[in-house]
Amino acid sequence: MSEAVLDKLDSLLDEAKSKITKAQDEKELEEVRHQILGKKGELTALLRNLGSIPQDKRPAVGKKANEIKLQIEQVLDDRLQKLSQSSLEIRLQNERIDYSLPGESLPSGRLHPISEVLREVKDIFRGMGFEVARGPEIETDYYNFEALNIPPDHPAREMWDSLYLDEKTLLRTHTSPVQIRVMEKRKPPLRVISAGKCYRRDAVDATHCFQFHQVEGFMVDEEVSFADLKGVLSTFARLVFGQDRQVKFVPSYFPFTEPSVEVYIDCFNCAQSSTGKCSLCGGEKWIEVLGAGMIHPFVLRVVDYPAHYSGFAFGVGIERIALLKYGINDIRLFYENDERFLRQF
Ligand code: FA5
Repeated sequence: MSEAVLDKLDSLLDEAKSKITKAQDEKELEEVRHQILGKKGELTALLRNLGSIPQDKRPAVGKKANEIKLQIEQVLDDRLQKLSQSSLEIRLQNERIDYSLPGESLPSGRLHPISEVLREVKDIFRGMGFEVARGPEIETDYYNFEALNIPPDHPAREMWDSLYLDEKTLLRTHTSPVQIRVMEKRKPPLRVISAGKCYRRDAVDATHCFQFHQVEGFMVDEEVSFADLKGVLSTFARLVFGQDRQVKFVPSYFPFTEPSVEVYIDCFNCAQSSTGKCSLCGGEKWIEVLGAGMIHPFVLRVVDYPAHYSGFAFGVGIERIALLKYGINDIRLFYENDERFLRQF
């Protein structure tokens, strides 16, 4: 009887070894463990029958059964270790990150083209030694007009269709009031620019908005001449538009400068117009980008500057610069917030 049990234990060990080796993953191995060592497992059943073996043989059979159990457990543990090692390797292989794949780029915002041009224009003037000042968008009639030699009822007020908040305050129509605000506080020599929004009751068309940006600039010192004005503004035009664009200075009128000029850049759109009348410049072939001139003695007197000082000033329209720089034929495109348009810059 005990011989038969001992044989069975041996063959159980062989079978167990072969089943364990065949198990392909941790789940299958667990099933094998259950089949042999579980509550209803084959070895458990054999051990349960030890009672039927004659008492004198029982210790030898019991010892053998325990050895076999330990061996099976050992083989199970070894196999488990192997399987989990290889499943880790498989996972590492499958889940490997390929660093050479192009990444997913997150959508990122960018500067509005008008902000880009504003920055570029400011940088150019900074490069020529101008410092940057700021002024309010809500302005008094005094700074926007009177101190600039435009008294109430002066016909020149018609040059600026204004948006008044009350009798004495308005949304500034240009950045020129900043000239007065800076000169009131400081003495020459001065080389200052100021950038910001302006507002006018202008009819909106391809080159006009009711809200737009200007960069004002002025220089005051002894012996500043019209040649300085031309030199600074020609350099500016060349740096923004390159050597190939044509620049023209045309005599003009502003109450706060004398003499005054307007600066025009040749229209890029005319060549593309099939009707003969360009929709951008109205057939003029030139687009006005800025007004300028030698600061009027009236203005220098308003800020109490001694008579031996002279200076020039200019006001650049940033949207117009952007139109010409990027070859865009309608200013309204900048403010429609159409991402397909804005993303191109
Ligand atoms: C002025 O505003 C003067 N303050 C400029 C100046 C400053 C002259 C210092 C002399 C000395 P003007 O109204 O021409 O000038 O406007 C200047 C520029 O602003 C124009 O050349 C144009 O580029 C731009 N601009 C004027 N009106 C509009 C508008 N409605 N929409 C877009 N840009 C405009």
